[in-house]
Amino acid sequence: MLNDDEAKEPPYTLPDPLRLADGTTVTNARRWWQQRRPEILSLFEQSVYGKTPDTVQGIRFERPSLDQQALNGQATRNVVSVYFTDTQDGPKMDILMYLPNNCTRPVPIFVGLNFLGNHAIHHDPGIAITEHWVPNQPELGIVDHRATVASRGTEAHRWPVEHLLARGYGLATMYYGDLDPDFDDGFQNGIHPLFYKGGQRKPTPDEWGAIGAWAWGLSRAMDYFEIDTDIDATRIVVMGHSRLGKAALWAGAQDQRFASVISNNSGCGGAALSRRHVGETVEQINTAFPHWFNGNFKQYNNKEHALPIDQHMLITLIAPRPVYIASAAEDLWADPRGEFLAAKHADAVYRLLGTDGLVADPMPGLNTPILSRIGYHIRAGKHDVTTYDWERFMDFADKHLRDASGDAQW
Ligand code: GTR
Repeated sequence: MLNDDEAKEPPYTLPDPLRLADGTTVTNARRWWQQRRPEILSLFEQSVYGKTPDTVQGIRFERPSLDQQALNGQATRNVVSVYFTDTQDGPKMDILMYLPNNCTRPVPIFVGLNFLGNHAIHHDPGIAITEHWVPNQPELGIVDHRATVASRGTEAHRWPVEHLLARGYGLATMYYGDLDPDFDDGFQNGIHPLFYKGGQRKPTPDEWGAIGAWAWGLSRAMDYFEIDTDIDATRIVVMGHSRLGKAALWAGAQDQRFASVISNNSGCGGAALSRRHVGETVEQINTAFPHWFNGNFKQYNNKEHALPIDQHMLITLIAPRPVYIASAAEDLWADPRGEFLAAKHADAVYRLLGTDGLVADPMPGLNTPILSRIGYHIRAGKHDVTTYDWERFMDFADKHLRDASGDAQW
């Protein structure tokens, strides 16, 4: 049952991001980087998302298609396949990229995972239809877990590609099912088995779940961006919606190569504080999606107060890089106020590191974006990613990545 009643929210005390496990207060940046940040990262690995294995050997990139005149000449469409083993039939992830044609390269890009396959993000007939398992949705052209031509463009409303190109950004996206199909199969498919050690059959309770695998895929895309001279690898913004917003935050927390992180309606296990017990709870998420987090996270069902972290500390792992948290007013399941408060409680770490934090108190009203180093908005409407959201994400990136770069050409 959804608790959307603030009055029923239990009193809680958040762990202090600036207090070490031994009780010492962190008062300078050196202590943050050397002691507290690694401590918080390891607590998230241990108790929430699980530890990500060291990168697998044998990864390689192949470029199966390139069209320099895509979308009526507005973009270069490029697909790169990332093979995770040295065999051609092993698991692989396809990165679909659109780069704007009428601007100087290298370009900054947004990267995000998608829910239904790359072919669903745009009607462009040049995008190959995913051959991987997709959740059944006959009304969207997905039957027997296979996507058909009818599913082309069915998520296009969430990916305003032409807007991004017009504002000088490229877009890279991958289907999250290329990394781990989103159902609980005991971690037999997807990439987890590639990392099992002698006789292992599933991750140990402190090892990664599906969110960890999705975040890992974002970092493998980052590996590719670093070698593509058309892409500015110092200006990559990782963005995700909902469960993929959780993955974007976890990717940005672990991998400091991402210049900026955007969470859209990520809710429980994403940007929302767990201790508030408003909207989705830890027990509800662990029950509905036992494969998302690690085994240890189940110990905190109905015991959020015992967690050694809360989600504001996930945001502190991104500091001092610009991070944007977006909520939607009708998305009570994701607890918009809990998302705002997590952003607010990350503020002290940003300030310790010498930037502003979230310059908003109290919580802003509807459609009033805050573009400080921790950015935030709550827009009217439902759980979704809209063009309004994307325009704000680009405003935020313009401010923090373009102005900071001094690149007048943009
Ligand atoms: C819901 C889940 C949320 C959110 C959402 C989504 O069912 O409870 O945490 O992740 O799915 O990903 O759309």
